[in-house]
Amino acid sequence: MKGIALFLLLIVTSSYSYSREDSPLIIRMGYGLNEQSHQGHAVRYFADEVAKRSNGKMLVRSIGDAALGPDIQMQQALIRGTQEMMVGSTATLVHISDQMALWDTPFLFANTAEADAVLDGPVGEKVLDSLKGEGLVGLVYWENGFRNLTNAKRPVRSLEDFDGLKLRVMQNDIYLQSFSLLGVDAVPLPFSELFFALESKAVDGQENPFATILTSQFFELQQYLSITNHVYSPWVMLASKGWWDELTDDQRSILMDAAIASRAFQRNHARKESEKAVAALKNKGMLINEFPASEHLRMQERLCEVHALIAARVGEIIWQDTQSQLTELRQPRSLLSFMKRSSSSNAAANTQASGASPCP
Ligand code: TK8
Repeated sequence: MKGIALFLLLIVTSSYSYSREDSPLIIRMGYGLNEQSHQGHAVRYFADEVAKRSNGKMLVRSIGDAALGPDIQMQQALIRGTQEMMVGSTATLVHISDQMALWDTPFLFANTAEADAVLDGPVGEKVLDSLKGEGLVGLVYWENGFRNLTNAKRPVRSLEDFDGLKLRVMQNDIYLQSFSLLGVDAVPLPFSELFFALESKAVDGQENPFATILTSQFFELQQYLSITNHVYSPWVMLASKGWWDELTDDQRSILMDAAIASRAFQRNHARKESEKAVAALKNKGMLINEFPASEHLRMQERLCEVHALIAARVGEIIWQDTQSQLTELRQPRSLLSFMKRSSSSNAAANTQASGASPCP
């Protein structure tokens, strides 16, 4: 009897250790947009890269549509260690890191080449590092894109046209404040509630990049699209710090290399989708209007107060480093050489009215 029990125990323990060694490491990666979005495509690209680079030993499960919860809920799951990875807006991270507020600066970047240079340079790195003490690892930035305004009430062509509109904003106090300064009744909501808020007319409008307006079907509920380009919004790829620290060096470098590869793929893909989206939205019946340069300037002047607040929040060093890098990039020769180096950048498709800030 004892012999049989020992025999069974041996079978059980050996098959246990066998399956543990051979079963792949499963990585749940959540995101908020649907699977057809460029966010969905890029997460699947990342998953393929990780599978290839680890010979199938690491498997990323792509879980879109906020099925693991909206951004803030996923961040908490990463911090607790009950979810491994996510990609989401930097704007929903300001309650965790003050430095993240840098990316909420209205009209900070004049084009995507500037965004790439600052996000992938020392300033972007410093902002990512600020998450480490908070239980999160920031791997790389992806592109959400320049944000544009849609609404169901009227075309917005001037600063005055914002007045009294009820707009959903991201859960971020700087967005709340910026839009309030423009006369908007701003309502913070998670992205996963946005379609229903528009459908039930709880809000008149929202702001997001062209490709999201298309893939999230907002054109069904919003007739007017104003090309405001009021802020460049990055996404950031995050990992749970507790989980990350337990990985082997090899596993960490596989993930980091795949993240860098996915960044190039994602930005390129997002920019192509963004260019196509404008025509597609027109075809769907949206009335699209430009926002005149003179109104851009008035909007920027109105928001200078927000610049000062962000500078204080992120700290003088990060703020000044950002401004000096931008000044440097705006020297004609320097930007040209950066754009030549960065093959994925397409500044022309996303150029704003002006790169220079009117704020003191
Ligand atoms: C998707 C969001 C979205 C963002 C927003 O989860 O909330 O408006 O632009 O992309 O991160």
